[in-house]
Amino acid sequence: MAKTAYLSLGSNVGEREKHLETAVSLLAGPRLRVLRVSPVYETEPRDLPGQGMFLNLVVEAETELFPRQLLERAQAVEQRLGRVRRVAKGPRTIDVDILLYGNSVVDAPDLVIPHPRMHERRFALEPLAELAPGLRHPVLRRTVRELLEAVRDQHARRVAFRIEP
Ligand code: PH2
Ligand code: MG
Ligand code: MG
Repeated sequence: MAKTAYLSLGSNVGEREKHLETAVSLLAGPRLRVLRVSPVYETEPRDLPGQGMFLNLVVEAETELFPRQLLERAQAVEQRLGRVRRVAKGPRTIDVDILLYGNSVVDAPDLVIPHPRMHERRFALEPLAELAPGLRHPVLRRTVRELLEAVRDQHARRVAFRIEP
């Protein structure tokens, strides 16, 4: 059975727009169709300040991949884009995170869905709200719109650049 999944993409190194564009096109493939791509937001770095501004977006995908297969696809895209893990939460050419996978809840050492920090991050919630404002977080039982209200103080600015599915 196909599921609808939401993925958060972020880049703050080099040609950020190009990295996002390449990542979206590489995500699509066997058993994964990109349905919609949110507008792009320029966002202040969270968790680890002092690094460059991010460009962030959210992808809505229809997929027959299981959660762990989806994670593998995401990691393959990161590797194709030459991501090197230097510091946790530090600068990256591309980061691809699974936010939601249908209404599923996964809690394993290597994979947690919904993404454990999505509800505290405007850079994830703002683009997600453009696609699915009424979607309910399967654990917190709040809609994306409601979650977004609580993080409005964080900086995020919509940019003109758009990416097509
Ligand atoms: N990703 C992080 C840590 N901080 N900040 C912004 N604005 N955007 C991100 O994608 C981001 C972050 C860890 O993955
Ligand atoms: Mg991340
Ligand atoms: Mg990640």
